[in-house]
Amino acid sequence: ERLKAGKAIPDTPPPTSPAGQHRLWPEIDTLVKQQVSMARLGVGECGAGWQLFAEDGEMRMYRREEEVDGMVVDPLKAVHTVKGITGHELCHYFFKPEYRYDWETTLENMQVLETISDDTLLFFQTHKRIWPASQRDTLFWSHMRRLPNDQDRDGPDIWAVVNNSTDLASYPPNTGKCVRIFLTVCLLCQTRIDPPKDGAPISRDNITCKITYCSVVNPGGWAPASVLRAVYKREYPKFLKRFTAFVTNKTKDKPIMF
Ligand code: 18C
Repeated sequence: ERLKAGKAIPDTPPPTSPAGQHRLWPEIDTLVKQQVSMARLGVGECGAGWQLFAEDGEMRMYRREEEVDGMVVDPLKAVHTVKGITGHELCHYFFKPEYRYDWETTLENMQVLETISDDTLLFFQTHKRIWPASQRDTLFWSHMRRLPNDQDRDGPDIWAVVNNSTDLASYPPNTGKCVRIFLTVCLLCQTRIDPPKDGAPISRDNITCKITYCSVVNPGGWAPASVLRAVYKREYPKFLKRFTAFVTNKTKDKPIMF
């Protein structure tokens, strides 16, 4: 720090995230920005071909049928609105490893391979096997970020978590019993507050969270398209309902985390 007119001023502005020095940082920062701006677009705004494939209450799930080398890699975009929880809470429970077994139904085993920083982790997971296909595993970095709310400067910040596959020499893909899945996932959460008219303190009844969940999953090895589409048609709605119910339940008697 230097002294200017008697005041201490830092030599460099603080980094956006403490993960700034890590080898993966340039990729993480670029991809997070890209994923967040894509997730912020409505299905009508991000290209043609989105079809609604699941609907339940406020939840809507859209997919675009896509194949790469005969493998189904359909991008998914889901939107949901949930009362009583904030975007920070949703991202917190999605990101933190200690809660993952409580809501992630596809999980067999999870390991944190590296703590890059408080908001950036490297995960290795094995998933439940779907007979008769081979078992799958995933190796991905996960980054949680607070974003300024530029539409409403007084409103709560927007929160996001981005998960993206990466590789690590000590965990090469497709060497054991598992086939490696490649994924890019973005969870983006925007909180709205409708303050009580009488000036009473804000309670969980006054908050609503708009959730956008986008994913592209490459199954890594061939699997019949019809089976794959049937699996994600069942598993994605199950995930989003179970995960949001978990957060609602976990936070109901806790102070609101804005
Ligand atoms: O985003 C989610 N979870 C995060 C934290 O775990 C993270 C991980 C995502 C992994 C997604 C891939 C998991 C698929 C595993 C195989 C399927 C097991 C089914 C178990 C049935 C009991 O980002 C939430 C993820 C929600 C996942 C929905 C399922 C997506 C299915 C995609 C198909 C994958 C191909 C599997 C090959 C099987 C072929 C018939």
